[in-house]
Amino acid sequence: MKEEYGDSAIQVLEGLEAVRKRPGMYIGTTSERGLHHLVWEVVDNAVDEALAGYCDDIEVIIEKGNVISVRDDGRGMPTGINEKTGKSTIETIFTVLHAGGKFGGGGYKVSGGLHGVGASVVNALSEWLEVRVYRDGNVYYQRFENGGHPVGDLKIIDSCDKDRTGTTVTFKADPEIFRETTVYNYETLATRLEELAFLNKGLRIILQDLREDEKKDEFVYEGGIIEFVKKLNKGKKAIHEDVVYVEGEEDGIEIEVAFQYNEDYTSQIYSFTNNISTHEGGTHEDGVKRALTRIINSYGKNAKLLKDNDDPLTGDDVREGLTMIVSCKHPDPQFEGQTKTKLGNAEVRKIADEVFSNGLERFLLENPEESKLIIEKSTTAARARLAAKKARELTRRKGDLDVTNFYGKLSDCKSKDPSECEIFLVEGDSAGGSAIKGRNSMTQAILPLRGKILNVEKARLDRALGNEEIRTIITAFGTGIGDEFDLSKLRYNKIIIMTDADVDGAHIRVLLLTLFYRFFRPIVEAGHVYAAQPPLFCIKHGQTIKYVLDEKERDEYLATLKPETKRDILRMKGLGEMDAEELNETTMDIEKRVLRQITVEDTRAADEVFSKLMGDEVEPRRQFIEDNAVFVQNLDA
Ligand code: 28F
Repeated sequence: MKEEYGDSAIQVLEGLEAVRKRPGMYIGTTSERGLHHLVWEVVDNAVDEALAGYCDDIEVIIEKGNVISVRDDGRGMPTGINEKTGKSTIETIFTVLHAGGKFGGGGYKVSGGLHGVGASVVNALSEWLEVRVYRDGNVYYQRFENGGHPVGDLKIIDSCDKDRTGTTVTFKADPEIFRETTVYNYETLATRLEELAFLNKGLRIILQDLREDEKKDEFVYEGGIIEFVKKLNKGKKAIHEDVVYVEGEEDGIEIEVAFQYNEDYTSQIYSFTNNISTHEGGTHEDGVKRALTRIINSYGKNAKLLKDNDDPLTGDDVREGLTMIVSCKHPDPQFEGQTKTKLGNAEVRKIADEVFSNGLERFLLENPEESKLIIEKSTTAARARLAAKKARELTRRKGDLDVTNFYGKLSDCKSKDPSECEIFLVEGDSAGGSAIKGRNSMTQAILPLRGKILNVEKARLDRALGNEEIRTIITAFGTGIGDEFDLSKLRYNKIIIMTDADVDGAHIRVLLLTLFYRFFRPIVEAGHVYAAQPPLFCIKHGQTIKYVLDEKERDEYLATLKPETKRDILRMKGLGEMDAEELNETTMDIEKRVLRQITVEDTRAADEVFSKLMGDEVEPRRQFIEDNAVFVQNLDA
């Protein structure tokens, strides 16, 4: 017995040590993302208790000092003693890796990939952690410190209502591990907790922030993923009234699908397995998509809405304007892909296909008007796709010369090695002219943008291709567009947006970011897109002209001048106010300039702003302008 206890104690120490030595192995990173992963581990255990049918309420509290407390009203963790180790089951679950219920059989556990590493990992990475279990009229308690070491055994510290049951886990992430930050982001927590409420209909999840400005949100959705689709379609025009809901189960594998078409040209399809967001898709999503394309085509033909000799509608055609949630519950999910967020179980594809095609067929047959609208939308999409194919011919490079001659706009660089080349998208001809003069012609290409870029927010690809500025950009990039897009053909390592620091410049920048978000997202994701930072101020004193980036640099520079030095400080409005030399010196020269790398988040936010400002719905626009009017400082008169 003794040596056995010894062994398990060593196993415990080695386990916790292993986690602290290489936390990334267990939670991905120790950045802000990894910090929030601790919360997901604990919350997942509470949600598992809900999936098992014993928990209706989960509460997550961010306490002062960024301590997290998660409470559920499930059965309460077992409070017995593990006869093998002589330790409480609770101590075993929190100190032995993978000792939780995760790796037991039965039920749909959140597991696989980074998920389901269990409570012991959270404990190992916490400065301290406390467990309180409410059951049998007692409050059981155990505390762990310094990376998971128990301080004392599980003990009863209080009594409680005899019919109260549940588990509360409170912990403080270890700043020794999470050196970047131990501050939780309320929105990050709220977004994922809301998602969990959508995915588990009827489960109520409360989030509370007790740090500086107190905040509280409550998420409960009796309609589950139907309400998820409604939220995603808010502010968009739906083309059929009700969200369509299909569910089914085969061999213990549950498939749930909710969808609604809107008038947009993009599709928003999100899939989940056991509440894990399968960003990379997988067999559940593939099965549903395959069924959608097949059934829309067969129904369209039978209802004489599609001509027999027409090409069949493609997957892209039938998914245009589609908002859809696919949720799969699987007893033994296999996660694959780069970030372990792709469902790999082969048997799911057929089950998802069968469940969804039965449900979709029934919906289409029972709702002929809606079906007609959906088919019409898909056929319009097909026509636009074919038109785009033709228009795209215009953007194909027939050899380097024609881009310059044919458009006469792109002043290309001499080097043909993409890794050293960069292209400046410059607002206006005057700045374009200065940029061409001031550039390093070996590695810097200049594309002056004369007109306003088309607002592609509400445009299909064929319409975007109808805009000459956009065609020029596509040709200059060399990647092609739409389903021909090939990132490896990108001709520049950096794409630099260079616009005036005024409202027009900001408008052109948002138009470009929306174009990139809609049609060139992989280029943004690969980090090729930047915004130039032209100087905001020009300080003249004596013979000296000094350009500075922003208020901060301005004040720092002014502080270096003798107080009596005479100086008017100019607020730069346009790139055109600088000659070629100055433009190069301040904004283009790779030794001196400051570039801001554009992230997908930037473009998504731009797109969201765009949808609100340029979309059809008035309410979101009014709300946005009202919310943001306070930030407007120097609106041009
Ligand atoms: C705030 C986080 O962790 N809740 C939990 C339970 C309930 C049971 C359980 C958990 C060990 C190996 C079974 C109770 N009664 N919230 C939580 N609630 N774990 S974690 O059992 C884990 C055992 O497998 C539980 C009967 N069966 C299970």
